Amino acid sequence: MINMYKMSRVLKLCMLALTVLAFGSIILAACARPGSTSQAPAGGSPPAASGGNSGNSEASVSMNATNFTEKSVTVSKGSSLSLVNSSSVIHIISNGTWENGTTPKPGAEPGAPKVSNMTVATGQTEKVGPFTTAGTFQLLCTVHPGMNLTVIVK
Ligand SMILES: [Cu+2]
Repeated sequence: MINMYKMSRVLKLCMLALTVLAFGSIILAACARPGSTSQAPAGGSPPAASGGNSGNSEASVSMNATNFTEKSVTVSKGSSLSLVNSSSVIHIISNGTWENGTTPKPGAEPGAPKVSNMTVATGQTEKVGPFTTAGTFQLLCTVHPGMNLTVIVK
């Protein structure tokens, strides 16, 4: 009888400890979140964060590990386009497009700013342009099949 009583006390203590641990980690996780979203400030410059290019004439497009985060972007004539590599993978950008997502078709349209194997390293931003001619221009990443960007210049 005494042993049973002791056992149940030990069990209860264990349960209590587990509960405290569980709640503790939930609270920790909840607290850690707001901080972890703002890892960027370490570098110093807080550029157009999420709301991006509202009002600004300079357009920008982000790149994840395998693609541009947008299929197309509109750039005002005479301005440049920022390519933001927010992934941990290098991208190498050139004029051209992946046909059918599998075959790279290099080449710059008339009036396109020349882009030839422009490396955008991890966490870096590189500018393409200025785009001085109105029209539609294609950029591709030579590393990632299907990684195309259409630039519309107005
Ligand atoms: Cu790429």
